[in-house]
Amino acid sequence: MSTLESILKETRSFPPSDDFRHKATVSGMEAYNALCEQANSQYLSFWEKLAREQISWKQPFTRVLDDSQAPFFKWFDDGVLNVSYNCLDRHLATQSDKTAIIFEADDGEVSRVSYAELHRRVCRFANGLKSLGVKKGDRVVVYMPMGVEAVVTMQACARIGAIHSVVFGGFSAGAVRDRVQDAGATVVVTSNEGMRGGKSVPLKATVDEALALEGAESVQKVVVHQRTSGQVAWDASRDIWWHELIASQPESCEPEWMNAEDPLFILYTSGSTGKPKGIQHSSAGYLLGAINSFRWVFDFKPDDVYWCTADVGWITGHSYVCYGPLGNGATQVIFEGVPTYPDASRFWRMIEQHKVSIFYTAPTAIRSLIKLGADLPKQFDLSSLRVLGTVGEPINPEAWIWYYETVGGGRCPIVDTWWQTETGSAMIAPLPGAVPTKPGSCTLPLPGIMADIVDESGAQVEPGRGGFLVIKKPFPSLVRTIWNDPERFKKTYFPEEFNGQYYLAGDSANRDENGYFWIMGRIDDVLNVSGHRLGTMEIESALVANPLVAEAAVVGKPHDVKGEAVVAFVVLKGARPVGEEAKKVAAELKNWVAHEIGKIAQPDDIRFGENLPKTRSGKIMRRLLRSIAKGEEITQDTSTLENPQILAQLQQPL
Ligand code: 7RM
Repeated sequence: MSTLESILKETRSFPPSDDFRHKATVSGMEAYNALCEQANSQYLSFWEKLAREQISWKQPFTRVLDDSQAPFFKWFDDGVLNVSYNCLDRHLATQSDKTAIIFEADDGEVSRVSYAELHRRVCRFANGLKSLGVKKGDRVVVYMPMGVEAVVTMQACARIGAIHSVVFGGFSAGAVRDRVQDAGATVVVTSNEGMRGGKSVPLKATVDEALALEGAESVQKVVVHQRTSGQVAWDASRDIWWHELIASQPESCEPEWMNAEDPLFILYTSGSTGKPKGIQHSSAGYLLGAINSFRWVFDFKPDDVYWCTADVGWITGHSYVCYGPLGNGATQVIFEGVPTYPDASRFWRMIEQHKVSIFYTAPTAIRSLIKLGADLPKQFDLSSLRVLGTVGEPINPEAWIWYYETVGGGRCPIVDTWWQTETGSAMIAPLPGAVPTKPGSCTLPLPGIMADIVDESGAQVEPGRGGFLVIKKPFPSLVRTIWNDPERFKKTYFPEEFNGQYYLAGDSANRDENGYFWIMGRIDDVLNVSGHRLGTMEIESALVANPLVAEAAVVGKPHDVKGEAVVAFVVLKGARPVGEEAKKVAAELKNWVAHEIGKIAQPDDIRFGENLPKTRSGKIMRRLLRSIAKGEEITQDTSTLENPQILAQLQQPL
């Protein structure tokens, strides 16, 4: 791939206020630069110091990094620790009564769990799992709604050294079976039902269906938490109620002391091709990434009330619900429901009610809430907020400004955090008391993260030119391997093209003259229009800047003159246009893109839908859009699609 062309221009810059900077843990650019300088000059002692300060070790490590089996790196590998001890026990002496979790159920009911209570619940459930024969190294699949029990289950696994594999509660039976089978799980933990947006989700029934499929024979026990009064089918030889399992279990449980490199969990993530990859994370390195980035990126302070809206089924819910906040002894909100129920002010009402000070959500949620009520936040007292965060995709500058002004009152730094399931923790994000933000940029790497942009020969590209986003040195929270597939791990993430030296993230990006990173899209989303390589996200950003447009996704289709032509799938803020109206709006949008970024990026074809095809985590399924753009039959798997009915709309030419 020759270098990409960057066409996005955004020059606004927002430094932290003096007040914010003065109070921040990393205060001002000099402090940020000093940390980067330490990491650059003394890479291993930089990480060593953090690992000694932030993790409570049963037995301290003597080796920092073992790279003799590269790219299978080992960090702190003769150290001994327990992750759940670090998230719970070590806080008990000083803050056992502090609230760990403020749980708000779908129906609005609120309950609070202190650190002492969470510790008891984790211990009892850990003992329950042990009584079922679960031991160190066994795999436990977790298929639960957002709630205290999901966190208890993950922490209980960590406590006894079992490897959890959380499967998002929106996935189908087939997806559950695939993950059970690949991991060879012996136990599944689920709930009878979940509750989302006033409707029940049949989790146990889906587990039953999954385990009846071929390949799921490894499962011996299914633990069922009773979340609702809904009835479920029961196999008495296999199923056991959570409350019965823990009924006679003691409230303490000696942690299983683990080696730093023992796997903590597997989390499956889809690649561009093939079956999902079981991303395997370590105990100590992963925990350090989660704890330290939480402290830096959110400028966490002990009296903060933190809320991350991500589900525990995704990496964000692992690092920034389960491990980072608890590892830091934070108070956090956990929400069972959806942002639009009972209405689109749910988030704003909850921020007011719980006095949330750090709020972390996804651009897709922000855009949908703008669409459903851009003025709604003004009806609530959001003055408790001090830091806002985003994750999962680039945020377009219009949504950024709205988030900044309308939600944050122009007072709160926005931390746009770029990272991946594979990186385990945030990699590129502003430290909010130091790095000035720019709308749409994830800004600068965290100290110790050697991110860069290179061309296909591995050479650094000049500012403004796009290329491959790589991380040039291993870091503690990086994926260790793909479960059962070390070869795929090597090929995918440490390819020969870069002599196996760089971690290849699979995203394209460019840096501006200040070194700020601008993510352009996944590598396989890159278009080549008449020899110009364009990141799809830049065109999408231009479309979304049009006042009529709520959301847009852009893909390429083969074109015999230009190589590739741009096809845009657009959701308007108003009703989906049809007939002459659709043609008129399409013409207007084509002109708009030509005007905003140049004729080269102008879509040949525009399709309108009421929504875009998305996975349940809100990621646009571009492979489906590529098929539609080419006019192909859809033969791909659509089982992870949230809203299959909109495909028909998008297939209709104007
Ligand atoms: C945390 C998470 C990873 C992919 C990644 C990017 C995209 C994530 C941002 C982003 C632009 C961001 N893990 N991505 N964060 N793109 N700006 N701040 O989402 O494994 O599910 O996805 O998501 O393409 O490679 S993930």
